[in-house]
Amino acid sequence: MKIGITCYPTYGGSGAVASELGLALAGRGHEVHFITYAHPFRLTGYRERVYFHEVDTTSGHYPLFEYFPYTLALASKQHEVALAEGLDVLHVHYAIPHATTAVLARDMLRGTRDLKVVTTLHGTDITLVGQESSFFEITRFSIESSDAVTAVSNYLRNETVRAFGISKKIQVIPNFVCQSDYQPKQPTNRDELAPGDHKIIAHASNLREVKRIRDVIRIFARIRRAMPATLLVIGDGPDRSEAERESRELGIDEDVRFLGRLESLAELLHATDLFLLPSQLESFGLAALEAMACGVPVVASRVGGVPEFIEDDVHGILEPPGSVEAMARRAVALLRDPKQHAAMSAAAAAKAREYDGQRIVPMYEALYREVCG
Ligand code: GMT
Repeated sequence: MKIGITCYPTYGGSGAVASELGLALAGRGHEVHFITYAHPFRLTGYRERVYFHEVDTTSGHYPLFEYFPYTLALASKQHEVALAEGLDVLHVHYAIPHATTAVLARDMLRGTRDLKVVTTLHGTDITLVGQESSFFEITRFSIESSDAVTAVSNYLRNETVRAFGISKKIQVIPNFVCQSDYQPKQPTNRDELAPGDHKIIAHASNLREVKRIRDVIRIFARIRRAMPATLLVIGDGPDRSEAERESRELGIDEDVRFLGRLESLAELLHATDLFLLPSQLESFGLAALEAMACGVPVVASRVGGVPEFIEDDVHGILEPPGSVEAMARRAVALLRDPKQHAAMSAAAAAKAREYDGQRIVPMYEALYREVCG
């Protein structure tokens, strides 16, 4: 099949899922066309059957426009690529504005080409941004107008139905990991990351408010008081400077390493003893699944879709958001108990194998076949 994919190309779970999906689909013989304003961050080098079409954001800046109409430029590009490449499906990730522009592009093609729009809901497009009054109706309309809709967890499907009163069927297709990249017990570069006697704790996100990055620092500070440890903060975002300040104020900044944005987490996860994800909300929590695939137990908030793949005390530790003390206390106990740590690590890796791309990607293929009749 010929599949167009639109996603946010910068760092973030939805872009990561969309890119990994595109690569997996190309590996399975499909032709994949990414349509967005920049090269998606996980697409590196040449890959057979993978193409990138950049939305032009440089021309069309007329003085009358105070704001450049990116959504129109995107819809035009989606229409142009669908026509030129003969796309069967346009699969968009994150409803705003991607589902809206895809529906517009599809309707512009009516009578010329039967393009089908598949929308995958990821998280704040439903739980936050989509529910703002200026976006609510257009988000609902775009979801209802898609030919098929998926959500990354049962939680997100239920929340979409509750918040938007959606009548359309929403299929849950969970996020996945590529087991060839994310595997337990790989050689590590531990020595470059932390002193030999340190436990390595990691957190990866786009460092936004919803991630509760200050809780990450506070949990780590308590672990640090109990044992030698280094925290790796992977990613960047608006709350980074606040987190840096917090670690200075708590006197642990020497053991907190802000590594910025990285293309892949696998290498660092192989060296990690514990992964922290104490978010306010996660519709899924892909970074936690990636950590588990590398055999790293996760300390996370019991929110959204997280309990759908982490059973407390089996694959990781779950506590309500904001429970810094409880998360830290249980993290320390786990790190001090090598037997329990090994058991949780093995259980986490086994659980992540249920979310292998080889098992999940065919669900998308089946959906594409279904919508295309
Ligand atoms: O909704 C967002 O915050 C953006 C999105 C992203 O691009 O990072 O994250 C969401 O999608 C991920 C991939 O499906 C999920 O793993 C994240 O849990 C989800 N984020 C939230 O729900 C906060």
